[in-house]
Amino acid sequence: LLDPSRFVVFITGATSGFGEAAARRYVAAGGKVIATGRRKDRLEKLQAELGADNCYIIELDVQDRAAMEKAIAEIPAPFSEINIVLANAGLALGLQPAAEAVLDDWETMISTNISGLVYTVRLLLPGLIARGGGHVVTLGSVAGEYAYPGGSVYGATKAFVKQFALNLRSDLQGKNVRVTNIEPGLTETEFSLVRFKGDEGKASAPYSRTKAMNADDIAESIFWSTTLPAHVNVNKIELMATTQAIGPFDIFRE
Ligand code: NDP
Ligand code: 8X3
Repeated sequence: LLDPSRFVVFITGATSGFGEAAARRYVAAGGKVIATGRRKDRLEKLQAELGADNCYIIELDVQDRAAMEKAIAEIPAPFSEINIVLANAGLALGLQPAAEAVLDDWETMISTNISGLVYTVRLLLPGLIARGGGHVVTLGSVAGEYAYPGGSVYGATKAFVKQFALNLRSDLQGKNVRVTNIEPGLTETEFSLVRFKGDEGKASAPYSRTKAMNADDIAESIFWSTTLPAHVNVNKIELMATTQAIGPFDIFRE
């Protein structure tokens, strides 16, 4: 297994959910993290918890390419020796049928889940290669594998993540950079609160009277995939709560 105390992990979306749980997991194993996200107060709290020697924070919107370029260029040593990129920042907005969906929501999902992802990977990949190798972990979703009503653009952005991760593997042949796409199903984080724009009633409904996965479950899978011996690449991990299954095809009848 690889030695986690040598890990320097750049995380997008470390203010909540999977990204925050992963930051804790890597630091608990002796690694260092660069925790990024838009909510500065959350980043400062995380840094106070994990310690400034282990956690460098950057207030960053992944949709802002120029800010990403500047922030990444300014990361000080030893945090600049990044060997794992956790491209996790993302969101769903709305669950309306396509003809009723809000176009601004679609644009935000595309600019965050697709543009933000490709900026992150493209800006950090040359450094990984130059330092002799590393690992890119992306956050796809079961929504990128299966369709569901109202999934429209969110699911399509996650299908992009899946194919981007596979294509990265092709381009990275011989470069010693691994790529893993994590594809979770129902997991209780702030994801639903964001999807339903702060409506706590709607946000809690998906998790009611069932047992969803939690952020630590996903962080553990992320962590595991990066600790495997260097000659092993996990292409993808699809996870569902035991309580979640795939439904039948939906047939309309007169
Ligand atoms: P959370 O809402 O709990 O966390 C999302 C994180 O993304 C936050 O830290 C948020 O930080 C960050 N983020 C969102 N937009 C931006 C932005 N423009 N710039 C920088 N950071 C941003 O959700 P999860 O932890 O559940 O989601 C993490 C990833 O996992 C997402 O890509 C999501 O699509 C995916 N996923 C989630 C599943 C679930 O059921 N929970 C299942 C499958 C996949 P901030 O707002 O501070 O910027
Ligand atoms: C999040 C899981 O099923 O809400 O990607 O789309 S789902």
